[in-house]
Amino acid sequence: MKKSQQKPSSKQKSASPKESSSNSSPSVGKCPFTGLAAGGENHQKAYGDDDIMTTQQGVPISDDQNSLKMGTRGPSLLEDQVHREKIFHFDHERIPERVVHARGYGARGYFENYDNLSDLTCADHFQRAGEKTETFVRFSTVAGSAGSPDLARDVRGFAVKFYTKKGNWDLVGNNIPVFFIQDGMKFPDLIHAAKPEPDRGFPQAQTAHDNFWDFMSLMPEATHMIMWIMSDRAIPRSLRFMEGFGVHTFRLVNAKGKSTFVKFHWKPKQGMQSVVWNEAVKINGADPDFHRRDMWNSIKNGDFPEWELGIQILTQKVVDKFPFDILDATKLIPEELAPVRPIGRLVLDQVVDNFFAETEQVAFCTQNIVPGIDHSNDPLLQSRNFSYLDTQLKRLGGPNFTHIPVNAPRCPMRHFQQDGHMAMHNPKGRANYEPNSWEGEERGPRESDAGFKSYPEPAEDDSVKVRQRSETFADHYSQARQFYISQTPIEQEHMVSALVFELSKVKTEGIRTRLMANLLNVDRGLAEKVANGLGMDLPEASEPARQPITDLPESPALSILQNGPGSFSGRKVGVLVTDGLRHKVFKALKSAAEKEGATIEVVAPKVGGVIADDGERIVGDEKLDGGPSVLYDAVAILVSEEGATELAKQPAARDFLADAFAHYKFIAYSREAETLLKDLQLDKKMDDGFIPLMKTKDASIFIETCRKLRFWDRPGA
Ligand code: HDD
Repeated sequence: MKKSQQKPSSKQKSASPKESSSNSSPSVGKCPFTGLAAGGENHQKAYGDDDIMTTQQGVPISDDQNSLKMGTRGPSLLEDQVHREKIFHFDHERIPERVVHARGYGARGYFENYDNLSDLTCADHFQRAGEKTETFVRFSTVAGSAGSPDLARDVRGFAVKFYTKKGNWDLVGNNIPVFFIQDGMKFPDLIHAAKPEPDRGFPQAQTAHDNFWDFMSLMPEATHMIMWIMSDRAIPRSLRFMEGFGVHTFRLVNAKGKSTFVKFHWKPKQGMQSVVWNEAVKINGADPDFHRRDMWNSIKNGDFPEWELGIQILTQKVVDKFPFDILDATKLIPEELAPVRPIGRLVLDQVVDNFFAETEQVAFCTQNIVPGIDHSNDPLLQSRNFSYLDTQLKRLGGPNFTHIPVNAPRCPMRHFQQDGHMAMHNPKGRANYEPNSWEGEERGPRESDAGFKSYPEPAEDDSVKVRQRSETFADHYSQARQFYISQTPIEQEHMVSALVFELSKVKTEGIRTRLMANLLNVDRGLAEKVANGLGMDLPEASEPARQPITDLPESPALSILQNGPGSFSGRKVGVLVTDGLRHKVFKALKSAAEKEGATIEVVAPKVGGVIADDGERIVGDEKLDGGPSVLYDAVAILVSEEGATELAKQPAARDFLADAFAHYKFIAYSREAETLLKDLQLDKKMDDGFIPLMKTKDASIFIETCRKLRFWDRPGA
């Protein structure tokens, strides 16, 4: 065979459609000293002519298909530097995955500041209304490895890097405002317990196992967090529809040196929404990349995810009224006690150029703060400050990870740190130490009074070295109860089911019993329901470290359902179609959805699509068994009678409807769909969640109804 026959032609190569890049802004994501874009795009171009493949040394390659051999069937030659370099590089492509938050998804965007906040902070990016600061955000799950599914029941990481003019500020938060533990010393234990059990190496990305609940049952301080992870917060419908929290109390410090304690909140513009557990399990099978795909698609479609940044200002009055310690990360400050003041918005408007270059290499560090923002003494935060810097060294291979474009500040960087692996930025000139007596260019950078100063917090008078937890951290149950009673009955039911599910996977009875003994200190009704679901007797309540406060008021802000968006914007309808569907109604549905800011996806028996009643083709977005209803917020069945009869024979179509019904979704149906509904006996279960879709005007009625997101009144679905 001739060599030319073994290579794909250039025509074949160009057959794949080129995706248009939304990353057009030239200045965004550029590292100031290398000038390279965050994705490394410019770097590639630096090799020379755009079209010619080269080695890493820039040498043009003539054949990328065949290694060098002695004769066509002969032994390979060691001198083949092109082959060697390619395989060598491939062998070293992986870096250690993050020990936690390994699975994540990043995007670029900006933060727009609303007001001059100089009364509270001298942080540069909070001084001028309307000013935009470049940001990079990475969302993540905690326990699963990089390839685990998106809809695991888990906390979601919400890490934001602000490239401010005075350096990088990282707000490394979660979608849950509290944490499992009070002192970072327990973090390795927590993570060991949550990860796959060390002898058997499973379960992956799940907390439903003995080790996790063993640890939980022995750590009463985790009880509040247990309430959150057993709630729907742990299975968000989209990363776009979840809140974010800085968790710890932080300090803002103004130019006069006055300090104010604050908590940071991210509120999603499109409101909160979660899925139900049975749906989450099925999404993980149907589309393990559900969240990242959703993020990618919405940014690509110009439907930019947006959050408002808010602060709770912890005035002395608030602190005095708060019956817990503001340094305890297992407690939140109810919004009813300290309202959240919006101070700016975050818009994610660019996908990354390259997943590895940005999402994988981005290095968040809690100690990355800027003048005007400072740490509090929260022991969890203090421990984090040590851990993050340390982990980046291991993960990114050396101390110069700030030279990677995604981590480099966008403002000038001048210091005397030098050398080390992969050093891209060394001091210029003669001086590399301070003080020095050189002048002019040779002198190098010097300190400034306007630089970062730690808030001079006085130490407590009687402080001595101790390994002790403050007594003010001792109440582990009151806020757990407050969270539970602040949920709607449906949300409470979900929590009960989640606890029953998780504990039913625990094989050791003593662990369940111990956990139930703790739950009794939260709420007897909750404990009784869980015990009933497990088929076990309730034990005696455990002895709390401090008697809980039982009359904390409900906090409606803690419920997802009480804070719905009131809009169907950003959501998706799955339209199940067959040949012969009424095209006019289909068009009306599409335009009603678009008017609302929602989208539709066509689910057809064949991906090539269907022929509508007017002879026009409607192309499918998904083939029926690739587009189950769990991927959509609501469904519509637009079919012909023949089509419905045909669909009734197909398990995927039956599941499509049965699942939509069981997951409380709104279901629009054309008259012709009744055969299918009857076949599933859904005609007898019709409720207000079913919306007839006979005429064009019905389409907008359906979309307006969908603003409630789910039909929770459906009994026993
Ligand atoms: Fe952490 C990663 C959030 C406690 C140690 N953490 C990591 C990430 C997020 C959080 C969002 C992923 C960042 C990214 O996308 O790259 N972590 C939190 C929150 C905590 C918390 C909100 C409690 C309020 N973490 C925590 C403690 C420790 C760590 C107490 C250790 C003492 N976290 C790490 C780490 C990670 C990390 C090992 C792994 C990868 C990384 O840092 O960059 O250093």
